[in-house]
Amino acid sequence: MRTRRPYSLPWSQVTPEKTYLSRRRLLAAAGAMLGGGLLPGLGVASSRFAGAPASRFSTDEPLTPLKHVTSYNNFYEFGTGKDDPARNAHTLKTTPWAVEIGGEVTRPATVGLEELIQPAHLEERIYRLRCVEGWSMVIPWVGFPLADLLKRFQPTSRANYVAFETLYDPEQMPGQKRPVLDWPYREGLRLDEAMHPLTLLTVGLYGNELPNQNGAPLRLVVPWKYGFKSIKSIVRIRLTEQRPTTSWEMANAREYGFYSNVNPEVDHPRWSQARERRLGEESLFQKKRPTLMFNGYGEQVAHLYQGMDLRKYY
Ligand SMILES: Nc1nc2c(c(=O)[nH]1)N[C@H]1C(S)=C(S)[C@@H](COP(=O)(O)O)O[C@H]1N2
Ligand SMILES: [Mo]
Repeated sequence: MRTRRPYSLPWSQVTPEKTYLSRRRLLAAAGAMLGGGLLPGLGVASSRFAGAPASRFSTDEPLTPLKHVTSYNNFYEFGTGKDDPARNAHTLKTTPWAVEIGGEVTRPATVGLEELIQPAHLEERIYRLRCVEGWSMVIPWVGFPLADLLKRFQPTSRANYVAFETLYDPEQMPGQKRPVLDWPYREGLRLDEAMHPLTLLTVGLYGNELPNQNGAPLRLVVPWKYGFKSIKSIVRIRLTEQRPTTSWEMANAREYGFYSNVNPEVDHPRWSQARERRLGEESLFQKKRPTLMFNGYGEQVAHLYQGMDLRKYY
């Protein structure tokens, strides 16, 4: 199996010079947000995470406008319509917030969010994220590598996987009153995927705290996998010996596999994965973009799957 693939992004696209340009675009976008009145009374300087340094892992593609990022969402705990989360997620109470870290770790603990976030570790990462339904976005996230957190709690030698859970509280998350999924929402990664430097625990976007509809106060972003792996509003992280079952596998194992790597050559039974629609480009540039293997992160992650049949392990 080849490790260098023609479809992967060259490193030249993730250089610091390029992220500097991204940074400038970000500031312009923040200015536009102010102009649009989306953050009344909040200057860029007072945006909570505006100072987070740019990451060398950022893409330099144009950012998806904030209004699309916050109004076209999948967050079934607040309804299955794309505009439901923006309308309904205000009932989620994100302070105080605690995360339980347990299972195969030397130092299990329940930790308050403020203690979990180490400000010096925060970075701004501009990532593509592609939903299995065929749309994609480019978002300036703020977060820190999941690996930093896992190392803090010291996985044991028996840890092979990481299992994540979203909050379960039907009063705050009214969508959980209906059996749309087997709540709470559950996701999982292999330990090497979880430790990969691209795997980001995310607390903000566009320089500010995550809006509730995007998974406040803490979510995962795994840019080479379909969007549903990027679990929102996390309250539990468990290291496990056995592979955990995910909510989407439980709902429909034929359609959703554990790996769910972005792969234009393996179609979902209901949606082609060959092309994608970039949110915000609907009007003049309606042309769909080709979807890239591993969402364009192949150079960084293909080695994780060497020798695996990606049709079988979808
Ligand atoms: N808890 C939870 N996390 C979730 C989901 C969800 O329904 N519940 N939807 C997933 C799906 S299908 C996608 S595409 C992304 C969407 O993230 P965004 O709304 O911030 O773009 O969140 C993922 N994380
Ligand atoms: Mo999705």
